[in-house]
Amino acid sequence: LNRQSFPKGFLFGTATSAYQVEGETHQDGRGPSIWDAFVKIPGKIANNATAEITVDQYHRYKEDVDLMQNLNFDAYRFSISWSRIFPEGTGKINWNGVAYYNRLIDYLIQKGITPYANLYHYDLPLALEQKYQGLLSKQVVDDFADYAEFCFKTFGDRVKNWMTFNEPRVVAALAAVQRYRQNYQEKQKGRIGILLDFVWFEPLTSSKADNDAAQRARDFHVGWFIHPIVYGEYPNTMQNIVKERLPNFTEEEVKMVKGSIDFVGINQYTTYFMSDPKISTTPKDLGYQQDWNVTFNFAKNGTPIGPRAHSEWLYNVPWGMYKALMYIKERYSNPTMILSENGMDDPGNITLTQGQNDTTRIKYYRDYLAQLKKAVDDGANLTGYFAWSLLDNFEWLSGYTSRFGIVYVDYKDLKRYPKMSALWFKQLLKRDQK
Ligand code: GCO
Repeated sequence: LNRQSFPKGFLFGTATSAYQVEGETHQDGRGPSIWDAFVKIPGKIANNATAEITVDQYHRYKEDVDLMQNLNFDAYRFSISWSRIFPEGTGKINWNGVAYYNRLIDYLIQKGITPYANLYHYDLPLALEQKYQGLLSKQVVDDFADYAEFCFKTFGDRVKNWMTFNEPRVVAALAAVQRYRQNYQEKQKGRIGILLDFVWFEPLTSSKADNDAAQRARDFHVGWFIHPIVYGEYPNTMQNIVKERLPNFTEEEVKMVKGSIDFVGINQYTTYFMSDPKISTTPKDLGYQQDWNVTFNFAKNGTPIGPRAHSEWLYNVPWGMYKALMYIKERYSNPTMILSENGMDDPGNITLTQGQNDTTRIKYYRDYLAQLKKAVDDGANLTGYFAWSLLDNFEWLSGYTSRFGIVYVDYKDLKRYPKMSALWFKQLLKRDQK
């Protein structure tokens, strides 16, 4: 497997998100996000860690971009922190924040790395949460579209690949798409898409009941978002179960939603076996049973679905990658896709020596990329792949106890050390090999 195993022009990158890597959450004019408030609640985050510094990409972006270049990557998927640009979510602009993203984008381009910018990665401005309950309110649609439009206008001369966000507010995401299409796309010649988190759901047994359970899970998990985009309505299974609690699209919304993206970003990490709750004997409640009416299984007849990573939700199941991509290809008429996140946190990788010696991660990437290639060879319309993540970073509830990076970060002095997996990618991505 090497770069040449993939179609010409296929892009390889790494992915991060603003809150997880930037640091400098209180200075330089940035307003607080909902995560700044959340991490302060004692007991929420492992070791009560915060992201005030995390890996300090805000100051060390040059070093990080140099790393990407050195490891032969072509692209970088980062996110823009809404409250760094609009400290109150709307209105007053923080020009320091704007200058930061200009520096980052310019440096990426200078080093030959294509920027993929995501507008929202969980870090909603706290002010909007306080003002109208944030994403629960329709008011967020306009504020998000204004923020998005500001980003298109300011960075779109250099950023040609935009992602909105991976939250249930499809309409909010697509209001931003509309602005892009109307006002910027033609001029700036870019494209815009959304990000879907896609766990592959495999039926536990070949019974009809388990097959139906797996299909319900897929519909609730990704169909919820992509079905309206391709077909202008929610999947049938959802309509039947959620009934009147499912909002109806107005005719205007259907028009706006249908066909409204240039590409789909797919975050694919893992796979579970699904079964009908009435039949399964090994129930695992992940909190979805109510509507989905399914049972999650991490094992079949006592055999785990794959080797487990550090995170308890993450099993190494490469074949699920292939099935997930072929599913989107077949059910949703093969849209342009990018694999926007894939990666793992290996268990017991705390010290530098352990961290650097990440042979389990290499195996994970090698096996998943082989399945990705198989999907591409079988016609899936994929144009790029992003490893999560460039660096160890703030892993939400797990704080710094979970390390997803291909580059190790020593949190005492923030020094970066490429792991074996980084060197593996460097070799894989060499440009001159036959
Ligand atoms: C996402 C994720 C990332 C995580 C990664 C590893 O949905 O994009 O939350 O931010 O860090 O998936 O868990």
